[in-house]
Amino acid sequence: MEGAILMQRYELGRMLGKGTFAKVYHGRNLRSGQSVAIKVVDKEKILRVGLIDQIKREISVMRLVRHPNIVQLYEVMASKTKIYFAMEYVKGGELFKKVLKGKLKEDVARKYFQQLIAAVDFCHSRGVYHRDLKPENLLLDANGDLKVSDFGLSALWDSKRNDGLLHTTCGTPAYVAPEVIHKKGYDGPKADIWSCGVVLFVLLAGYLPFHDSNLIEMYRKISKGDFRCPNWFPPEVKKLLSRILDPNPHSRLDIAKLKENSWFKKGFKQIQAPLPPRPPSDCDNFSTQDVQTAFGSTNCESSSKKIVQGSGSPMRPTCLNAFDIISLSPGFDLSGLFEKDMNHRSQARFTTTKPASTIVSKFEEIAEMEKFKVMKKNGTVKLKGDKEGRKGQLVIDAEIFEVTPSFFVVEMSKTEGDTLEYKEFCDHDLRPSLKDIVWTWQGTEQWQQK
Ligand code: ISQ
Repeated sequence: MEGAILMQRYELGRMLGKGTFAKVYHGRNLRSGQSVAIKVVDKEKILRVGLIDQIKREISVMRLVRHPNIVQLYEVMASKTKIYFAMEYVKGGELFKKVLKGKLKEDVARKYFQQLIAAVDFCHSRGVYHRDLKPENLLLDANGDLKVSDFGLSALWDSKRNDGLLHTTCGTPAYVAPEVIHKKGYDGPKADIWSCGVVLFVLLAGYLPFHDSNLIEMYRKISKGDFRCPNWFPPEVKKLLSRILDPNPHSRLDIAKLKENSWFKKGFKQIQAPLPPRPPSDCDNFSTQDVQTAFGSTNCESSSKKIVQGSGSPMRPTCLNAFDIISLSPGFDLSGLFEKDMNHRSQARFTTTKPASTIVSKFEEIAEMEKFKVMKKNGTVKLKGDKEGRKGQLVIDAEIFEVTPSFFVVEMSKTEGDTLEYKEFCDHDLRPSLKDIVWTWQGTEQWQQK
């Protein structure tokens, strides 16, 4: 692989890590020279184990998630047999390599734990759960800040590696909550906080809280929450860990309560590190032909539920990146959701954590204020202007997609009327009025740049 050129965009370098489904390489963006990490996943293997739906959903969320303590997913590309994830490159290596050299000082361990919780909390608020927090997912950047990798892509990994004292997850559930081991229906947030508790213990102790050479005995210890803190642990930490490593998920501490804990709070800043850089937007050297060649068929169903079923328009992206490619791939479809060329199609898109009913009410409120009629014609929320514009009345369609139960994407496009009037309406009326519910907004800035 070393020296190989990927999609005329990245040069592949040395291998950074390896799992059953995926390998991660260092990569260099040929245009910008920026370092990236490229995860290469075998498409066949994913199809075989039936992970597609979960991965499609997770990718769609990860594309939109930006947090200083989460490895950013820049783009996804695909060939006939492989999927390539271009991600933020994190230079400092695995956090646990540091622990292998010796346990960490209390303040240092607290800082990493706070950054881990900040990342986990952020994703939970968007309905994304890691489910597989473990040493190899915790990286350190050049400034010594923690970055969680594979948030939302955890299904791609398994833990078949055994290269050191703390990588004893090889076939063992060292970081996994008891209810996950017992395959009971489990609560994502509570399972993740258990794993964070195990991480905190390891950072401070230099060894695992639940460990036994006999796997059955290890399961028993986890199920009973049977662990002992070394006597050098500060009493507040001992108390905190007993509340996190509680085998009963119902009584286990949740993140809201953890954030009130005085040991945890010391020096805690919500945003602890600068946001990762945005990837260069240079996706214009892809063509529809590349995608057709890679995948052949374009016929498939979207994994994201369209809340308000509309007639929609066939997707024909002109600027293709992985999401388009996946959209056009038989097994990996996100059609209608991402990466349409919003300049040419007069589209804008926003994400929100508010439910569909709130989104619709908001449109109704705006319509009343701005003298638009609201119609739910053909299952699409339509806003029709009262005034005659340069090219007749303005008609805007809004389609709402549920990506996860608490994460929605709303796509708006002009179906009738003058484009300039539409863009002005979007910028001056729609966007400011939606600001209470919008989490991220895409579209109108690009119009301004043109
Ligand atoms: C980013 N940088 C270095 C290594 C990585 C391993 C897995 C995922 C992302 C990464």
